[in-house]
Formats: sequence, structure tokens, C-alpha cells
Amino acid sequence: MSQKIGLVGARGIGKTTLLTAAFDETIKVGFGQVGIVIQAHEEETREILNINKNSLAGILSGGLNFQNRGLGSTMTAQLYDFEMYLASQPDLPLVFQIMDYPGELFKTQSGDAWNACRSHLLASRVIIVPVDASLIMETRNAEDKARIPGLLGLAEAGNIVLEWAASQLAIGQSWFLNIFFGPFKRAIGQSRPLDIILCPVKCEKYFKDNGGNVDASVELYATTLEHYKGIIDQAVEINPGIRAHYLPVDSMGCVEHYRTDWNNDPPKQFFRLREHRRRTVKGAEDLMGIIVENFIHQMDCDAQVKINGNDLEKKSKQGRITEINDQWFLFRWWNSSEQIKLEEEVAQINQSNQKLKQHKDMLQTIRTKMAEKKSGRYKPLMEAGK
Ligand SMILES: Nc1nc2c(ncn2[C@@H]2O[C@H](COP(=O)(O)OP(=O)(O)O)[C@@H](O)[C@H]2O)c(=O)[nH]1
Ligand SMILES: [Mg+2]
Repeated sequence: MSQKIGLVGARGIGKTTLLTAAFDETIKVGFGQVGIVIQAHEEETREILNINKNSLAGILSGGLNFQNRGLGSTMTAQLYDFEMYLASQPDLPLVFQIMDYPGELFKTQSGDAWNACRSHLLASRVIIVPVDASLIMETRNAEDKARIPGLLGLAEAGNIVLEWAASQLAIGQSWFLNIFFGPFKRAIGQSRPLDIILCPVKCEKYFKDNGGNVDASVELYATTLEHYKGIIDQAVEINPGIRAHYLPVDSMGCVEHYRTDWNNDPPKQFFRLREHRRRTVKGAEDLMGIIVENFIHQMDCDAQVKINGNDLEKKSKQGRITEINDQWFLFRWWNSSEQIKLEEEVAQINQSNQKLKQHKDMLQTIRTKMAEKKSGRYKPLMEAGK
């Protein structure tokens, strides 16, 4: 079973770069050190990631200063397939898919191509909203500021995020799930965790922890919320199961904004390369942490539901075995083949439960190991139900 992740954002905000950063070598090596493997699940994703990485390298080798140019210029949406597993247990991968799409689709929000993206987004448990930090932080006056919602596509983002909040609520409340899982859900807590992550990108200039000189992280936090808090609040109001997070990521890391030419539409942003010119991704490990925590929570609940179901079944079978055992010996003899069958079934259930418990242990190990990798930039915005 694969889990879905959605990206929400207009053209040029930094979706593709962020997605590529999440699978950067430094991130992979970092997780490799704690025994977790993260990689492309199939050929096509590997190829596209490499194309993205080459474009990033090209941008960085293009001279000391560069303007924002988008990664890739395709008109089609792109599904990226990834897998993650414990190096010691490669046969139990968590598979997840991220949908990336060109900004034009996000703007028109119509047609078959958008509908495919929209279905993916609505089915996602994790929504990542990249925020163009250089855009929101570098306005000169009220006029520039007035252009921000249009440039970020706030109305478009609001449409899809609120639709997601509502449709996930419908899934959580479906009669089917409630009848079958309702009693367990109460016992094991919220079984369908939903996460939305505000992810400022192009924010190298505002942090001191990755080669910068100025700390404007407090302003960045305030400015991000100024623009996006309305959407987050509404989403949580619609669906109190949503957990909201704030996590600035350096998806380039060796460049910082130095000038915006607001006379253009869209405004042209200019970035200055730092001397070493090496990409130094920061924050992506936390992003992976939130994604994986979501999936693990879900899988853990699913495993527990199965264990509980198995336990119930086992109890009834054992009850019948005791019943047979308590019978007069001739009846007992008469029912002996049933008893043997029941005992075999109980053994099978025990085996299945043991496997499920092993799986739960593995998920727990991944969780603990992931927690060792934190950038220190993360802030929770809202806990579910609060
Ligand atoms: N400095 C910096 N530039 C970024 C960052 N993310 C994206 N960019 C630049 O912003 C431009 C647009 O990024 P892209 O990922 O193609 O945006 P998309 O259209 O949303 O997929 C590219 O020139 C990127 O190099 C970042 O975190 N820092
Ligand atoms: Mg893109």
C-alpha cells in the first residue's frame, strides 16, 4: 500500500526544488547513518530526480548571481514514487508517492490533468505548502504587498486545502470505517492522522544556522503566518483532526536572496551564491520526519486494528475448544476433528499476530531513529483537536 503526499503551490514557488531537496544525498546519507534507507521506488522517479539535480547544479554553476528560473518546463504533472525501509529489513518498505505539477494547472484548476492532481491531493494524508520566503519578506511597500496573494496563489491554495480538509473528514466519518473500526479507533486514538506543513523555502537569508549572517527567523515566521494563517485556521476548523506544522527548508542552501525587481510580472528575484557553491540542504530531514511519522502512525493503527480483530477471533475459537473439552467423552471424540482444525487456526492467528507485532516494533524503531535527525527549525502550529 502506498501513501500519498500532496504539494500545494503556484508556479515558481519552489515545489520541485523542495521535493528534490527532500531526497538530496546529504539527507540520504544522514538517514543511512541511523540505518534507514530512503530512495526512488522505480526507474522513472530516479531519472527525473537526476534531471532535477542536474538542473540545480546547472543553476549553481551559471555564475555568481542568478535569477529564479523554474526547474523543468513540462506542462504535465509528475508522480514521484519513493520507498523507505530499515536497512536490516528491506522486505518491509514504506512506499509513498508525491505529486508535482506545473503552476499553470494550479492556476486554472480545471481540466483532466488538474483533476488527476486534485484526486491525488484530496487523498493525501500529508500536504506540503511551500512558501516563497524571498517573495513575502522582500516587499518594499503596500503596493508590492498587495501583489503577494496573487503571486502566491493564496485563493487557489485555499480552495484545494479546504476541499482536502472537508473530504478527509468525510473519509474519517464514513459509515463503513465507523462500523468496523469505530470501537478500535476509540481505543487506539485518531487513526487517520492528517498533517499540513507550511514550508518556507528560498529562506537562506533569514537563518544563521546554514551559513548566513542574519537571523530574521522570527520575522519570517510572523510574515508566513500573516499570509497563511487564515487558510490553516479554516482547515482546522473544518477538520479538527488536522495537525499543522511550520518548517522552513533551505532547498538550495548556498544562495541567498539579494534583490527583487518588482517592475516585472512576476517579479524577478536575484540570488547571490555563497563562495563554496555546494548545495547545503537544511530542514528536509524534519520534513521527512513528519511524513514518516504520519505513515507510521497510520500503519501502526492498522496493525493494531488487525491484532485486535485477531484476538477477538482467537477468543471465540478458544471458547469453542473449551466447550468441546468440557463435553462428555463420546461427544468430544465426535468433535475431535473440529477441535484439531480450531487449534490449527489459533496457531495461525498467533503467528499472524506475532508478525504484526514485529511490524509494529519495526515501525517504532524507524520512529526512534528518525527522531535523532532534527534541524532545530521545526515549530508545531496546531495539534489535532486543540
Ligand atoms: N535560494 C533558493 N532558491 C530556490 C529555493 N527553492 C527554489 N528556488 C529557486 O526558485 C526557482 C523556482 O523553483 P521551482 O522548484 O522550479 O518552483 P516550482 O515551479 O514551484 O516547482 C528556481 O530557480 C529555484 O532555483 C530555495 O530554497 N532557495
Ligand atoms: Mg516545478
